[in-house]
Parts: sequence; structure tokens; C-alpha cells
Amino acid sequence: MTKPANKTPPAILREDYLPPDYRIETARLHFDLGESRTIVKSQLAVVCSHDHSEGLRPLVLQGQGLKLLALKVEGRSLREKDYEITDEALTIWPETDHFTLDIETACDPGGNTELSGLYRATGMFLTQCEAEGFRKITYYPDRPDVLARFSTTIAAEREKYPVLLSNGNLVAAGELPDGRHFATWHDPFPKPAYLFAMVAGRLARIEDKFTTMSGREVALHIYVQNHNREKCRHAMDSLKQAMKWDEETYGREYDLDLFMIVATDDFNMGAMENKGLNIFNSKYVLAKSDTATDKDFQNIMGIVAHEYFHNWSGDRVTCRDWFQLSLKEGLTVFRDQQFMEDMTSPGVQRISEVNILRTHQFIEDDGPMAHPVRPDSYMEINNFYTMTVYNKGAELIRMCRTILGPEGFRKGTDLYFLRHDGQAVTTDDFVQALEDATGTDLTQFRRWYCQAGTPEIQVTRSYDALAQTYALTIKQTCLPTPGQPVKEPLHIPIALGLLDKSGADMPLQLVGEERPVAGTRLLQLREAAETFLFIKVPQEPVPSILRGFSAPLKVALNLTDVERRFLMAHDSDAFNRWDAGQQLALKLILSLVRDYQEGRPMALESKFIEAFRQILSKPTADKAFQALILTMPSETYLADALEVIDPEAVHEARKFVRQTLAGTLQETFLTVYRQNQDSGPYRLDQEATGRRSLKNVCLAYLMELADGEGRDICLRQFDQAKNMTDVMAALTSIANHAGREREEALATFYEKWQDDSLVVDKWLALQAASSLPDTLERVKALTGHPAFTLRSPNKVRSLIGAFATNQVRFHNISGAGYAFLADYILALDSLNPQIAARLASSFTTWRRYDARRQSLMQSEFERVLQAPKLSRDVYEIVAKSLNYV
Ligand code: B3K
Ligand code: ZN
Repeated sequence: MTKPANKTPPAILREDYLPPDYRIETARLHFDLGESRTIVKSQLAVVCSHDHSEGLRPLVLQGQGLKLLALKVEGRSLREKDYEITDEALTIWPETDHFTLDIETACDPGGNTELSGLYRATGMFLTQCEAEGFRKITYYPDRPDVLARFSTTIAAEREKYPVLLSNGNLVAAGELPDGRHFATWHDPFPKPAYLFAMVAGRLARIEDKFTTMSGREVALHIYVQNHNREKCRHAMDSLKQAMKWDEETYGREYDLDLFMIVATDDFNMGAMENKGLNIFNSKYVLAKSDTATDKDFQNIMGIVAHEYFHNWSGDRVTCRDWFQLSLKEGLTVFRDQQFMEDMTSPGVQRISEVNILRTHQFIEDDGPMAHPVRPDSYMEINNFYTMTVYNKGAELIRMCRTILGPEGFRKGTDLYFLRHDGQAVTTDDFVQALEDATGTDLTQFRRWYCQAGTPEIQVTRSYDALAQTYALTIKQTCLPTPGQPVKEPLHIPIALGLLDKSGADMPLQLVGEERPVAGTRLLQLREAAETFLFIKVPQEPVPSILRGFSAPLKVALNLTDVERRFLMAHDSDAFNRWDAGQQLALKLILSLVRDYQEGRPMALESKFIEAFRQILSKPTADKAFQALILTMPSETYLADALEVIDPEAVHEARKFVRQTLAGTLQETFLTVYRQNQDSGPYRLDQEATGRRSLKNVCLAYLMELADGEGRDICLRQFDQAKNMTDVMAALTSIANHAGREREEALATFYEKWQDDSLVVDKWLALQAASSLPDTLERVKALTGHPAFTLRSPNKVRSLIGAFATNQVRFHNISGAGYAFLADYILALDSLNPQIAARLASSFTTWRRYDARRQSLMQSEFERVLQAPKLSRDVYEIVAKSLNYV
């Protein structure tokens, strides 16, 4: 097929950035809410910000899907010849360097299925403005470097919309004729339009309060639908913990008298940090132990904290342009990770962060959409809310902290917040503040922001017994990525330890140093290859490299199995203890994959089983950690290690390992399962959640056996468990085994929970993730189920999204999974392009598969591209995947 050049939207380039020509000092908005027609009046105080000695430049205001009703400058209506209007913008030619602009427009919130801008869903009016939704509400300079003080009046029918909210503080409210009422809000902090929010609806309010470190009282309000009012306690507690933590850890105090969270079922993403008025997907607010899993509780805590932390890292200091997105997202993800490390088990939390990075971000960095943490170009900014910008961005901040040390880093962030408060800045400004506060040179470190791709370090070691020296030679490489054929060496912090024969960390002394350092130490790699020479090393150590995953890269180091088992048993670093086990399992499963592919019988070596048995049977204080060590690497992670991905072989080999372990160690699994039963009331502390994880890992292994006791235990747990963690663990295993019990359990579950939308999402997702051969048929049938609708992003993610990440079923060699996904990308594209584009991303790894699968996926891509009208969102993903642009 030839490249459809005419469809290609223009790329926006970072290097084209120009400061805005006009500032907006104040924005006074008035909303007259109507379901199919809402009138927005906007009064802007406009001030010229360019040198106009040669004349004033035109003022360009972005706008989409709006009907212009009136336009006045200084109170005088403009005639049609005085302005220009296109599908994207309104342009006027100012005659003075400051003036008042009045704009009146109409929009249709009821017809807005994109859930961007102002929309109506589940009886509420809501807004979502990041990144470019404000332009769907009114004509405005919709860019993050235009900061204005907003006042917002909302008028609506009182009966249907008793609650009217916007950013800042409530300054007036009252009655209007015809059963309508109004509320006026004022936000004293200048902000870009992407942080604007407005909500109107019939909502219940849950209240609490927080006293800040300077003694101010802040009212905390969570708004939900009335039937959900009992499910907000955990979110509220998480918010208060986050507020306190940010004061203690970063010295950041909340700045308004009121902080609000609104929960909605209809939301394109997780949540949004609008100033003083966060809007959340209800999935990340609502939880009770019988409806939410331990993982849900944890996600709520992390996301509530994340959005709250944005108040400083995002709202008070914001981004100059969208290429700088990681300025706020990378920093805020890092802050929420640190918070979770402090609130839960740091090792377990770090493992889950690295798991996400290695299984998803590494793959993105290796594919057609690979981009630097600070991208250089985009077609549709919504496609760049990626793992790279968020999670790799957070790793960059973590590396800065490792290089500067905790105190230096805190000095750096203090300077950053002080220097840039109220400004829209760049990632470079952030790094500059760290440098200025500590006198550290991060020039080379900055390359991490502009180079895409996952680097690899190759480590070779040599011990000289006579000289008692130990040399580590570390080489760094990074493969080319789209548009970046050559990579420069990065500044890489490598935390490491050397273990002596007893398993203790040796004191470490590099040649030229006066005295040794105890425990973990930091090496800073700057060259393409460097040798680090340790002296006074009395015996050959076992190296523990990249402790705590101190840099986002791959490590090639030829440890023996014996050394890996030694690290698993002794490493003082929890992350490396876990990773030694993962690398052992990875190597083993990959060799079984080859056996499977070449028709040899698969067999598991007894040493592996023995090591596994020891971990399983040894009582451990941190049971959540124990559960992680007992979990085999995911199919996605295993697949990524193969030259050509073979989803079926990966699935079979992994299953074989699990079945063999279950068969050999059945009694031990049963004992550990029983020992970790908890018949008392539900608790959410680490001890209780750890027990549940360990017990449920055992249950899943036991369920691998066709004739074992596992099935009965699992059905019993499903019937009797009082908390959703245990119910879901049982039902997930049941859904992976065909038979009457499966159908009954799924039906019983739906019957019980059909009115709880979030629980129904779980029911859809676990069926879509099942490894059974009939999964696609089942998913197709579920698209016709009354619980499913294409209009709800949560439902689409739960069913279609979960299926698209089901390695073995989605990639079935028939290609039926691909055709199914492409149909849904096309169907969704006209309703909600952001969600359609997210689904399309599941195809971006297509070149990693065999020729047959490649060609099947490619033809689906081409079918999508043939669509007469395709959004910029989907177009960019598909065209870049095919190398057309
Ligand atoms: N900043 C929002 C994400 C907006 C996504 C726009 N497509 C949530 C967050 O990262 O906190
Ligand atoms: Zn964020």
C-alpha cells in the first residue's frame, strides 16, 4: 500500500516553540448549563507581551466545535470582517496593547462522546481540559504558558444539578428565576487553561479537614453519587496522609482553604489534577473491602497522592509547552512512588515499579513509538502521555536523587519550587535548579532527557587473587531508535555491592581512595566503557549490580546459576534478591521455550525446584515479598527476551514450570495456603495484605493441577471469602479452567454484583484475560452484554483492553484477535479517539513477531488506515508503526 500522504497531520516540533504574544491577566467565565446547548460567556483581560514597536501581532485563540454568538473588544461588537474563524481558531487584530475581550459561544455537552472539554455523563456535567480540551469550551490561548486568574460562574437547573463546583474558593451563590441557581468560584492562583475544571450534578459530599504545618485549616470534600458515600474513607485517609507526607518530605504546604475530589464513572484516564478540584475516575476513589481488592486500595492511595502532589509539581510550577510534560509527570510519579515506598514495604513497592517499567516502558522504547522523555515532535499530544514520559521520567528524577544524595536533592527541589513558583518552565530549568543548589554538573546527565531507547550495560569482572584486586569493566550501549541513529554515552549511577563468601557486603575501596566504604556504593559511569578497580579484596566476591534498579537499563552480566541462587539467599538489597530469582527463572523458561519449539520434552531441573521449595517453606516476615519471589516472570517480560516472540511457546513453557512446581510441591503449597488463612476481620495493613498475597499465589499454583485439591479449595474460597481480594483470586483461577463450575461461578458473581459498575469491570476483565481457547468468542459475546457499552472507557478498557494484552489469545495465529481489535479501533475512533488510540498501541509491537503474525497485523493496520475519516490520535500510532511518517 502506498503512504496516504494527504492524511498526514502536521507534526508539532519542540524547536518551533515561541513565547505567547499575549497574556491573559484574568478570565471571567459564565456557564449557562444546558444539556444539548450550553452558553459560555468569557471575559478576558488581554495584555500584549511582545515587542510591538513594529506593530501589534494578531491574537490567535484556539477553539473547536464551538458556535460563536458574540465577540466584543472593549465592549464594542466586532464585525465579521474584523476577525477570522476556522475549524481550529479565532483570530483578531488588536489595535491596543491591552483590552477586554468578550466572547460568547455555544457548545453541546450532551453530544460530546470524546470526554474531552465539557461533557455530560451519568447525569453530571464535567470538564476535562488537559491537554487541549479547554478549546472545546471557549476560544482561548489554550497553551500551558498562558497563566490567568479565573473566576467562574455556573448557572443550572437546581433540581438536577444542586452541586456546582469550580476551582478555588466559593465566593457567591444564589437563586435564579425558573428553578435555576448559580455559584461563583474564584481561584487566586494564576493557572493555564488545562487546569480549569467545572462540575455540576447531584452529588453527595463526604467531609474531613486537615491542619497544615503553618496551622491553617483546609476543608477536604469528596463528591460521589449518593449510593457510593460509604466507599470514600480510604481515599480521604490517603489524601490526608499525602498532605502530611508532602509537608515533611518536600516542605510543600497546601495553599487554598478547600480541596475537592469528584468521582465519575465516565473518564478517559485515572484522574486529573485541576487546581483545588481534582476529578477522578471512580475506580481510583471508591473502595470497600467487599468490592475492592488490596491492589485497588493501593492504587487509590498512590493516585490520590499523585494528583495531590501535582498541586506543587504541576499546578504551582507548570510546563512551558507539552514537550515538557515529564517536568510535571516524571517528578510527580517519582514523588508518588517515594510516598508509597514510605507507606508500604519499600522493596515490594520498588519491585512493582520496576516490573511496570521493564514490561511496558522497555517495550515502548524499543518500538515504532519510541521517544525521548522530552519528545521532539508529536502529531497528537494525547499520544504522549506514555510510560516513557511518566515512568522513565520518574526514573530520571530518581537517578538525580541518587547522584545528589537525599539532602542535595531536597535543596534542589526547594530551589526549583522557590525559583519557579507561578511560572511555566522546562525540564532543563528543573535540572538547572538541582545543579545550582548543589554545585553539581549534570550536563551529561541531561542526555537522558533527549535520547530515546533503553541502554544496556555489559559488565565483565576479573579477580586477581595475588594483587587482591577486583576489576569491573562496564560498557554502555543503546540501539538506534526512530530518528536517532547514534547515541552518546550517558551519565549512569550504578549502585552496587560485592558479597563475600558469607553473603555479607564487603567494604569497598576503589584504587586511589583513602578508605573503604561499607555497604552499597555508587559508581558513576560516564564513558562508553570504564573499568572500576577495587583494592584490598581478600576473596573473589559475587557482584550485586544495579541495586534498587538505580538506572532504567538492561544489565548483561554472566552470573552463574549458583551465584544467582547465592544472591537470592543473601543480597542485602531486596530488589536484587528478587531479581536474581527472576533472572534464574527467565533463563530456565527461555530454554524450555526452545525445547517446546523444537519438539523436545520439557523438564525442570531439581535444583530449581529445591530452591523454590526453600523459599516457599521458609517463614518470612515480609510475605508480600515472598509472594513476589514465588511469582514467575510475566508472559510479556518473557516474550520481550526473545528475538522473535512466540506467544504460544512462552505460554506453554511458563505453564509447564508452574504445573511442575505445583505437582512436586503440592503439600507445601497446601500447608502455606492454610497457614496464611485469615479468619479475622479484614485489615489493610502490610501483614494482612502480605498473607493474602502469599496465600493466593499458593492457590493459583494449586489450581494448575487438574486432579489436586486446589479446585475444591478455590471454589470454597470463592463461596466463603468476605473480601474482594480473595474472591477475585479464586475467580481468576476458576476463569482459567473450563467446566460447569466456571460458568456457575461467573454467573453467581455477576448476579451478586451487577449493580456495582466497578465490580462488573473486574468480571469483564478477568474473562478477557483468560487463557482458555474460547476467550475471543466469549469476549465477542460480552460486547453484546447489557453491562458493556462502547461509551464507557472503563468498560472498553476492561473488556477490549484486557483482551488486547492477553498474549496467548490476542496473538492467536488465526489472526481473529487482530481483526476483532481493529474493528473496535474503528468503531471507537469516531466516538472517543483517545481511547481508540490506546487500543491501537497494542499493535505497535508487531515487528517483534513471526512473519505470519506480522503480516496479519500489518493488514489490520492498513484496513484501519483506509477508514474515510480517521482521528489524528489513531493515525499517528498506526502510521508511525508502519514507518509511513
Ligand atoms: N495529568 C493527568 C493526565 C491527563 C491526560 C490527558 N490526555 C493525570 C495525571 O497524570 O495526573
Ligand atoms: Zn500526573
